[in-house]
Amino acid sequence: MAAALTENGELLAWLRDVVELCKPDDVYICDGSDSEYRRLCELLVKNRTFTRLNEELRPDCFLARSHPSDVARVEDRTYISTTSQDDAGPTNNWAEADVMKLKIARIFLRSMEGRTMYVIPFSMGPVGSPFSRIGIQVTDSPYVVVNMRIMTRMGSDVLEALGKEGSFIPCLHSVGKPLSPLQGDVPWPCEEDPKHKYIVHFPEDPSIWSYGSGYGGNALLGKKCLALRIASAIAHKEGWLAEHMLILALTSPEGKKHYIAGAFPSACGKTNLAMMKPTLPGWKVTCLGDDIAWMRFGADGRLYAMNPETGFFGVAPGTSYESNPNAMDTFTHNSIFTNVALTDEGDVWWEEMGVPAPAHAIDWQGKDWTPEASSKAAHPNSRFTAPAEQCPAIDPDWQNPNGVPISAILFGGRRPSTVPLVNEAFDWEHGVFMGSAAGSETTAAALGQAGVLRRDPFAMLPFCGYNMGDYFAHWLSMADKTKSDKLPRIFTVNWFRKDESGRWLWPGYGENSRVLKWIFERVEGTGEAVDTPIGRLPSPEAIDLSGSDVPRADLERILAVDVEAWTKEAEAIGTYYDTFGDRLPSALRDQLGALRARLEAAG
Ligand code: OXD
Ligand code: MN
Repeated sequence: MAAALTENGELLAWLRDVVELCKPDDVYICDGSDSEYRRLCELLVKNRTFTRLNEELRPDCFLARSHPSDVARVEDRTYISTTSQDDAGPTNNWAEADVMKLKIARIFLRSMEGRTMYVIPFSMGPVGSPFSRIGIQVTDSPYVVVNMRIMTRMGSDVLEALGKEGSFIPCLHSVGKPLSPLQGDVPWPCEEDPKHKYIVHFPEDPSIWSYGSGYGGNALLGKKCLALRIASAIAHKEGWLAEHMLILALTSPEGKKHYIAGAFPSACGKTNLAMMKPTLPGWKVTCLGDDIAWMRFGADGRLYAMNPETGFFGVAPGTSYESNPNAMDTFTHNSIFTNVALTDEGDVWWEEMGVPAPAHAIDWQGKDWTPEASSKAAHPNSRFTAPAEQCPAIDPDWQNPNGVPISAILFGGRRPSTVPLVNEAFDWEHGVFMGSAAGSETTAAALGQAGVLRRDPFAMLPFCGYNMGDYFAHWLSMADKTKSDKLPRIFTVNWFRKDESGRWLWPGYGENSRVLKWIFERVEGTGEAVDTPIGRLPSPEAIDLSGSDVPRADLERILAVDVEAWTKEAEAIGTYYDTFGDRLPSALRDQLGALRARLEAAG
């Protein structure tokens, strides 16, 4: 089978083992070509996984509906499996590596019977770049193959780059639904019992084993599993950073450009910010990535960021010409939609799409839907998968193998109260403290209750592949790698403040350019800031409100420091820090102590 296509001994041996274990009917090595993509899309239409959308309205686009049990990342079924529990740390589900290896092999036994096993060679980062990583995903899901083709660089040139001796990260995936010869297939095969899904990472190998889910980050293994959980553990050893961050370029009316990276938890607006259309005249945002940044120091001492992906896997509901016109113009063709609604014209629709609800549609579960229905037409975690190169705001350097130099790092989340619109760290160590203490209301991107405040350090809570205490120390250690004036400035931002009646106090979206402008000015050394107990904040005059209808009183409110609320926040951070025991770097405890002292002096 594979012998004609690769002479990589390690890969051949692994594929033989996988075939022996999973017993697929057939094996297919993906070449990554356009014709292969089209063939597989046709197969998915035939299998009823895909519905082709109206060719005139949305050419070469497809809709998939998942099984209702398989709609989001399953954090409670996601494991970091190491020899010692200390290496996974208190924020990860841990399983002892040797025990889990035996268990997971049993689970995969015969898992692909009756199915074709697809072999996907993929590169995270440009093929051949020394900073890229090659993965080989084996999957029994053609839906995964076509999504991986959009999200990664995949195909024969990756096998070529791998050569005879190159090493790769094995990523084994099965939907967990073997077929007997007399059984017909279902449109979305998966393991329907959530307790039998397993998303397992062995950072010591490294390798990934994912069983039972065909959805998003559970199944497109280049994304969260490789480029974040496994890559963060590799980056820890090798001295770089693998982060849950967007990368954007901000260009001023004078033509000066700064690159900004931003960590926000899932479904908190990274895609909207990454390709925003500024409302401030003359300012321009171009996009380099909306989810993942791999960052390392360049020879000039600056931190360079590269997006290892090639597509956007964005949350559909809420995406509109108002919130994200560039995304709307990205998925006009060649895109896949999962769990959105289907209109009678054969187009897609979702809540807050900015167009009136259709009088009738088919909802994400395949049922008739009308605007009177009490249920949503699109699942809150429904997604579009779209090629990055189709984004009108894509930055010319988005595929630069060396990345782009980062001037500012943002940490954000959904915080209805307490956390101001924007706040600059006093220095790198204070910025790391801010990142470690970040929190957000939970969203539909993961199964579980939405709308509950949880600490999500660096937006990496579900994605850090090792002990979070060591991760904090790793971030602190970046300051030793360069001169302090070369380090990016660090800011927290919060677009999500509400008043007592639940009214948004800040309009967000393109209006966030007003905040980016201040950040730009801080980096340039021209922006005004006031030292407060929690960091450096703009005075209300320092935020350019020209042409906006934001009431001045609202701006004042979201730039004020509520000492009482922050005293409680500091207490909550202290309680959270206790969960890390002696793996918490003392510098962060000292930062917390300093914050408390400043608050006390102010209160
Ligand atoms: C994503 C997520 O899909 O964070 O990017 O859930
Ligand atoms: Mn994400």
